[in-house]
Amino acid sequence: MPELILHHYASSPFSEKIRLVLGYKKLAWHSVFVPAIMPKPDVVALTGGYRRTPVLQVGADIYCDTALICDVLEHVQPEPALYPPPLKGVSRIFAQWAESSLFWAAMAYNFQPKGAQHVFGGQPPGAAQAFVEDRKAMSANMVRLRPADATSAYRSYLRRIAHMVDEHDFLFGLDPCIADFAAYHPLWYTRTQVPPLADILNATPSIAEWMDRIAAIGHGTMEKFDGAAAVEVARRADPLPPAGKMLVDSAFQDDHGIPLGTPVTITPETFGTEPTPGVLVAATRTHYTLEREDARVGVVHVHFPRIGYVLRKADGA
Ligand SMILES: N[C@@H](CCC(=O)N[C@@H](CS)C(=O)NCC(=O)O)C(=O)O
Repeated sequence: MPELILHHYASSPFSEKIRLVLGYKKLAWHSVFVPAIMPKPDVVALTGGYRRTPVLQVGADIYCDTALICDVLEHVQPEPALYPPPLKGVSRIFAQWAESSLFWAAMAYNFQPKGAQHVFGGQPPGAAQAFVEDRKAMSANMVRLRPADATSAYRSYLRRIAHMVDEHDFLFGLDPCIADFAAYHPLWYTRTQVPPLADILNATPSIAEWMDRIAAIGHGTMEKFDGAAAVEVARRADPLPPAGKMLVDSAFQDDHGIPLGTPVTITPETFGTEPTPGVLVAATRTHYTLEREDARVGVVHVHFPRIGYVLRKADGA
């Protein structure tokens, strides 16, 4: 079993998704806590630019974005499945909705003044301001919902989810799949991080029961690990050779007219648009891989999903 190192922080919803998937698959993992705002020297040493949370590290291979991390975990431990064959299409499409429309409605609801006051209440002076400025810079190119509109959307989305879990224990049947983990984490944030606003969940009791079932899955077997030690793991390891890859597809798919071996950048489409530079060494139907080298980590491979990311030649073309 490969040594899985998750770079995350406790209050991060997308990290909670991965912690639960690790639990669902009964995996053992190393936990590195990272800062919630910049600077993040160890994370950026590993990724070369990408700063969002979480990131999964396996030796000198760095996997960005929870959609890709779930593909890796499915490969490492196929059972129980995140993408059961009859639900393969619908569960991924549902997850994408949950992590865009639902996630941003929930977060705009969570961070209305009453919620923000609760989140930052116990923190040192300046912490709230630093967080707000960090997230403002990350979302500079996004339209943010106003609290009242977010509340309306969140209420409607919760009713729709309730219609599903009124029917069976999990969204699409008797067992959880990727859709459950993706829809759960924005609601988890409301329930656990902003309890003064959690009464929005009361109108749909079947959601509370579904959430209890997911929470009971747990986080697998976790061991604390240090950020600098993780950087050292990367420095000592070589990126995985093609035969040992955690992402099975390998055929080159060229949608951009960019040959392998080209210096490129990869940038999230929205939210946290720090580019990651490197040499394109794989571009399959599902993901890109960049090779990069620096003094702290040596040679690493940084992997991104295709969906949600912009691939450009390093010269901007
Ligand atoms: N599509 C990304 C979204 C990740 C994301 O937005 N994570 C939030 C934390 S839950 C984040 O990066 N916030 C800023 C940060 O942690 O630096 C994924 O699935 O991993």
